[in-house]
Amino acid sequence: ERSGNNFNYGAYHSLEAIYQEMDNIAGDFPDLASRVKIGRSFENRPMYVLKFSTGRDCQRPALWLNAGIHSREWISQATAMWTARKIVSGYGKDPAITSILEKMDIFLLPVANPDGYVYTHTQNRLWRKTRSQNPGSPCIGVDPNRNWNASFAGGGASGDPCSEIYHGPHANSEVEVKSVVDFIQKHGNFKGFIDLHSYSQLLMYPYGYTTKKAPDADELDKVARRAAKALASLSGTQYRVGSTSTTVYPASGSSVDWAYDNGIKYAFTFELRDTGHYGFLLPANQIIPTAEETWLGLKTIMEHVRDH
Ligand code: ING
Ligand code: ZN
Repeated sequence: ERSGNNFNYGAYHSLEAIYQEMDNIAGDFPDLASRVKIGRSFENRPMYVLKFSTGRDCQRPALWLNAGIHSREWISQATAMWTARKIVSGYGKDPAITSILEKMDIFLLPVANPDGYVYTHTQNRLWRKTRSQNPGSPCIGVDPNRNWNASFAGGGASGDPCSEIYHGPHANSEVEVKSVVDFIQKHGNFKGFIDLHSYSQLLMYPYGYTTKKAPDADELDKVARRAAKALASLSGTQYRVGSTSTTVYPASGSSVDWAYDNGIKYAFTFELRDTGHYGFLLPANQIIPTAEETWLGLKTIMEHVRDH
């Protein structure tokens, strides 16, 4: 491992520091991890994913781990980075990580909304949306978790550009969303999609756009309950489990509903710590405890994807 690595996983970081650490991880573990540019943001920042793969020859089934789609949910980006380090440290040592990576590739996008993330550091800590311009409106940004092509502009989204849940002018209008959609479709072999948000301590599966039961709801509910139990086993953090629409609120155009409707059966949303005491402003001393318990939930889901 390279010396002089001083990225503190128990602190929140700038976009620049996160991108540098992604490069360091790829440089330290060249046979396991690579940093892949999947596009650029509205304000022209690169979008980077870490690809974890031990498959030399073939296009393996894959899992997409998405974080930071809402910029103010800082525990999401931080948990993603800790998870990246956990994966590279565990491969070849931890039997679960090793066996998962013998069967499938993991693509981790720690900052799905880079412009928003920079804005939360420089202007407004509670910014949620992208930073795209809305022609004819003084208001900026689209909710990137209402912009996917899954019952787009349906219930639980707004047509008002000034709303926090503005769905945008059309599906995939946000280049940050379109870049992920294009990458996943071109790849063609994703089996899982997990989106990390905060806060509320929930583990949810489709649908958000309807209260109807998804065809695989029984299986997804079982997996999610096992994952929540594993998560709680570390220090007792309790998660509620259910479909998005029946657990939080109806919401159309979400990433996980798009994934599910496009054949990616194992589609889950985590709402990480806490339940509202600190809310989006979760103190940095909770990053590592959150990431460690979340890993137990993620691992449970990944093992299920591996075996199905
Ligand atoms: N919550 C999610 C949101 O986008 C959600 C809830 C999850 C909606 C999955 C749709 C699908 O509103 C937060 N905190 O952003
Ligand atoms: Zn969110």
